[in-house]
Amino acid sequence: MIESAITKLLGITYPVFQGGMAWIADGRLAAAVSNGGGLGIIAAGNAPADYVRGEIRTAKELTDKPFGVNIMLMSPYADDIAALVVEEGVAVVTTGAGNPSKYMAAWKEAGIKVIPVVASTAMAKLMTRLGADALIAEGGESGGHVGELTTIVLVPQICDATTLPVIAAGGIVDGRGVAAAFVMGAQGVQMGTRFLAANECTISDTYREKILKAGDLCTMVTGKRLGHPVRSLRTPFAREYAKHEFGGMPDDELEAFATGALRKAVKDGDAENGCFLAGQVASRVNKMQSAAEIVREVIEEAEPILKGASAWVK
Ligand code: TUI
Repeated sequence: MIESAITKLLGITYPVFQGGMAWIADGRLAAAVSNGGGLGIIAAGNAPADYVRGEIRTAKELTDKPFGVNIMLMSPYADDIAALVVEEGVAVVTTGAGNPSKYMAAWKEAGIKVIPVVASTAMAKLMTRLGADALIAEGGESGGHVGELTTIVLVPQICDATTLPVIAAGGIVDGRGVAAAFVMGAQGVQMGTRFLAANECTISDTYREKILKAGDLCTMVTGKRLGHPVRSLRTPFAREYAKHEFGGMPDDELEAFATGALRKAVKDGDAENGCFLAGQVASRVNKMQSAAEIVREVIEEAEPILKGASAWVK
């Protein structure tokens, strides 16, 4: 058992969050993670409120445990989802890809636990001042939209910049990563890529196979030129995008080129035109398991490492 400020804050058994992966993290996956003792999180991504409401209702049917909703702040529906989580009495909100300041007062008033992803110490300080309950420090090893700093650089700095508990994310896939995160001062972890191999994760077979087969140099970052760097598997789509990005394709054409690519990966399994978001740890995701097994396994691996860490000190 690893108890921390995060397990106490949220009333969960294990300090393990499942990342809010757009198009992927639905009510079924979130409920499975929460039933396994972690915190499952439904991704709103770019979806409209009605879709997200449906996923929240599904999760409520499948679990009595707390679960979260991740609001991707670049979404055109962010305002709607921000109101929806209050209406539906969601226990936890995490945010990503932007600054959630304008929603904080309403969420706090509704008793929602608010846990933003912060990509800098300035943002950590602002969120602390505005009443966030905890912070997620997500390093650039992660899949999807990435910040500048790596997890090992970001986590200690965020811990020093806030009085709130910090959840480390980016590059964490097993108990060694969990232990390292706690040693750096985090009180919880978030994993995304590892849950792509959860039995309850309904991605296309192509996506799952690509993750299970991925090698160590399998991901790349594209989209820096437009200000939205995104880490994905090195596929024909990603290479083609990079070619256009450096080849001078106008911004609007580049945006249009990428539109719908995530759905093509997740739903259609389109190996040519899909954008397969994944973290650098994809190479270490090698087996299918239930979400509950994943949560328990990483904690059971971390426990002896953390206990044994004192052996270094003479
Ligand atoms: O948000 C993520 N990961 C994501 S979002 C996403 S959907 C998407 N699709 C295409 C282009 C862009 C996004 C896929 N993966 N992770 C959390 C995260 N948040 N990473 C970095 C940030 C972040 C960045 C800037 C958080 C705050 C921030 O603040 C900026 C500001 O306004 O101060």
